[in-house]
Amino acid sequence: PEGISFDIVIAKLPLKRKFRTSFGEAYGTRVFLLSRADECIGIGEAPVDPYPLYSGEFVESVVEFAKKVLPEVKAQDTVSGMYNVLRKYRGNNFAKAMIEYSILTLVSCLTNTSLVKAVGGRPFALPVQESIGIVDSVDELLKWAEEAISWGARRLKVKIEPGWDVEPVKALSREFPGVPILADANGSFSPLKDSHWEILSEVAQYVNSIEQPFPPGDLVNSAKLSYEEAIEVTLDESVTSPNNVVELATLNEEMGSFLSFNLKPPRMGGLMESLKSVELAQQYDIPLFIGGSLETAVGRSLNMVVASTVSKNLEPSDFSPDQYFYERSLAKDPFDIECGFVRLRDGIGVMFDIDIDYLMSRAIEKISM
Ligand code: OSB
Ligand code: MG
Repeated sequence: PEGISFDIVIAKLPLKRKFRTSFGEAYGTRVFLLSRADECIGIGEAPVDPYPLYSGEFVESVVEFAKKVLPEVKAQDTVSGMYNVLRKYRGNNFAKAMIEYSILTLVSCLTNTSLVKAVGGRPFALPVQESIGIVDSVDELLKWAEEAISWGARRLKVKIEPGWDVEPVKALSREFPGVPILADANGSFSPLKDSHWEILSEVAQYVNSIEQPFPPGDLVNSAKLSYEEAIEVTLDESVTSPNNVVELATLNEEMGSFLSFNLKPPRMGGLMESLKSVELAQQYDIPLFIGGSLETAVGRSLNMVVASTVSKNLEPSDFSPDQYFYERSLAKDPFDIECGFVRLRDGIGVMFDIDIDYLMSRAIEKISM
C-alpha cells in the first residue's frame, strides 16, 4: 500500500560458539526485511547462509527475490493481494517467509492485533530442546550437553554425519540416561550405501529418533528405515509444503512407518503454509516439533506464532533463545527459558522490543525500496 517502505538488511551477527552441521560451519549472516508505515515497524528474517547448503536458497538469492517482487507487493492494496503475488512464484520459501512476516508484523502494529490472536493460537509453556553441533571430541560434546541439561533442555538434538555417528549418541545415552535424544543427519547419509544403513541401524539403538537421514527428495527410504528399525524418523529438509505432510501420513499408513516432522516456518514459505501444515498434522496425528535454523529473536517469534496453534503431539522444539547462539540478542527483552520451557508470548508485532541500533551496527548492506 501507499506509504509503506522497505529496507533489506544483510547483517553479520557474531556467534557465541561455532555451530557445525554436516554442511560445515554456520556463518551468522542473516537477511532481514524491515517495513515501515506511520509510526509502525515490521520485520522479517530469512535465516540463510551465504551458500545454498541447507536448502537451495542463500543470502543473494533472498535479496534478489525481494528486490524483484517488492515493487509488485507494494502495488497491492490488501494483504491478500500481497499473498497472491508471493504465491504465484515457485520456490524461494525463505524469502517469501521473510516478506510475509515483515508485512504481517507491520499490520499487527497498525491494527493493534497480536498475530497469536489473529491465528487463533494460545500462549503456553513449550518444551525446548538444545541443538548440539558437530564437535571435535566426545568431551566437548558432553560439556555442551551438560550445559543444556543444566538449563533444563527437554531433549538433546545432536548433529551427526558419516564418521561422527554412533560414538556421539552412544556417549550421550550413557551419560544422560532417560534424556530423549534426537540425531540430526541433515541428509548426509546415502540410501544407496549399505554401510550407511548399517551405521543408521546402530545409531537407532541409542536414540529416540533420527532426523533427516537421507537427502531432501527422499521420503520412501526414511519410511523404510523407520519401519525396519522400529524408530521415529523425523523429516526436516524433505518437508516444504503442506502436501508433504499428507505424504507422511500416507507412508505411515501404507508402510507401517513412524514418520514425523520438524516444522520450520521459513522452509514452508511462511505463516500461512505453516498453519495449513499444522492443521493437517493434527488431523492425521503426525507428531511435529517447531524447528529452528539459528534464527534470531525475529525468526524465533514467527516460529512462536506457529507453535501457539499446535494443540497436540508437539515435541520439544528448537526454541533456545538467540542469546544462546549469538553474542547478543536482537531483543531488548529477550525470550528466556524456565526449567526447559519457553513461555510463548502474545504481543503486538514481533512480540519483543527490537534492538534496531544493534542490528544496524552489524549491517553489511542495506537496500531501501
Ligand atoms: O537441521 O535443524 C537443522 C541450524 C541450521 C540449519 C539446519 C538446522 C539447524 C539447527 C538449529 O539445528 C536449531 C536451532 O535453531 O535452534
Ligand atoms: Mg534438521
